[in-house]
Amino acid sequence: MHGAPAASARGNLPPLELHVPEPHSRPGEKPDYSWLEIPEAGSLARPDEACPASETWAGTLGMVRVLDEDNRAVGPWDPALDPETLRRMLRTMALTRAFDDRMYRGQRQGKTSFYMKSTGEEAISVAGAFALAADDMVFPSYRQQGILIARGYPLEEMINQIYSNRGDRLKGRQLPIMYSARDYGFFTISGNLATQFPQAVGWAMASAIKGDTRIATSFVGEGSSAEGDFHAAMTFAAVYNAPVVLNVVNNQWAISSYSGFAGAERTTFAARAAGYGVAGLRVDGNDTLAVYAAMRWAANRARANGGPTLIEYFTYRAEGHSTSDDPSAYRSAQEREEWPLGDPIMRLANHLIALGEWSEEQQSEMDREVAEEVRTATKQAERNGVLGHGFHHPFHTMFEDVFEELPWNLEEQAAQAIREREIKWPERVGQKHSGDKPRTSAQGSTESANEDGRGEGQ
Ligand SMILES: Cc1ncc(C[n+]2csc(CCOP(=O)(O)OP(=O)(O)O)c2C)c(N)n1
Ligand SMILES: [Mg+2]
Repeated sequence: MHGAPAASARGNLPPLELHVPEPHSRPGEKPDYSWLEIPEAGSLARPDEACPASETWAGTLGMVRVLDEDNRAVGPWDPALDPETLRRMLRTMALTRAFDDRMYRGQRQGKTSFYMKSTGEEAISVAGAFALAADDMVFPSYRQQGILIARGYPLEEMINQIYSNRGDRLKGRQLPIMYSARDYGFFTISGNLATQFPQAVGWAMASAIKGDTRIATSFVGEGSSAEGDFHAAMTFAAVYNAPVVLNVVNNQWAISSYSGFAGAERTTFAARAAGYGVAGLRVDGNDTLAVYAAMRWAANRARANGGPTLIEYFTYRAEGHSTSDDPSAYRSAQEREEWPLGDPIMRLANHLIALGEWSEEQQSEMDREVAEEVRTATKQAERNGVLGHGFHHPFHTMFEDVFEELPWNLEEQAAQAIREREIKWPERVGQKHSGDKPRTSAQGSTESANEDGRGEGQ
């Protein structure tokens, strides 16, 4: 018989140990960024878009960076965009931030139950959207609101969804911010992390099977890259050379759990590309030009049947995970201020100023304008109600639209739920519910709508 030697035969070997990752700093401590190596802007070579995947692998330990210390665009990755495009990107990023700020306040005022900001990560979604074709299919996570905004989706529709009001196209069935916009190539956001990765690969494979020219792209957080779905997606993408760009947004944190728990201490997220045999890029996620250049490189490659690319965007989640989170409980408050890659909006603005194409006055004016744009959209959406005003979709719609014909068990559940509501709120029985029609700008103010609209209630 053979097998493992008896314990006694192993002599005095040290006991086995596990390593449990610890973040670089905790609340009250001074952040330590000594571990972070930031390559010079312009120092990384730009391989040909049609190169063998293996030619990209050395770069996955480096970083695509274009904007240098003096706010100039340097090196082979400079996408050489015209100032007008740069200003449009800047404005879209500022609009995204203004939208986040207002919706965050709305949550604190009780107008919605939940919100998630993308502060500090605006370049990734906005420059990414600018680099894609308008009809490329996006499978986002919950932090790519910038893509919807860049694609011109109406802010008012986004707010209707966030308020779960009667204008909400999703009829209040999704958690606030989990948008779905088929006509904007924006796949339904799912709360189940990383499911969008294999879905994007499947969509991309279908696009190729149909002989289409559209590619797919998907985004996950670095924490979510520890999910099995990430690896299934990578395998399928590699095996079938699917026309897809797979993005990992490495913002250092997954709620309170730091990136080390997803493997960041061992190698970069981009370096995983080599293990699957696909192209990989690692990008300064706070450098709008670098993000644009990398996404364009990968999109061109995919569209030319060059296959998938895994892109890691190195960035920092400047705010809490969501309105349900308090980051001061688990990370140093100074981390944000001292983050060495700066703020994406300021970096692009400073670049435009350095080019002589922008000024601080124009920046302030733009900030005022985007805040006003968000304010107007918010007021419009509020005519359709906010959380708790009762202007939501009729209760019974909860059971509709999944099956062509409601199965008997759901029919029973619906009847029971409606009966329970009648017992709980007898005064509302027979009242006209408020969810019939969204209000248009021509109809009354929020105040008058509140009075006559209260029907099914909460
Ligand atoms: C399968 C699954 N596991 C856990 C959660 C709970 N959860 C929601 S967000 C989140 C953190 C995700 O972090 P990351 O992927 O880094 O994305 P980020 O929030 O930083 O953008 C967790 C654990 C979930 N929604 N789904
Ligand atoms: Mg994260």
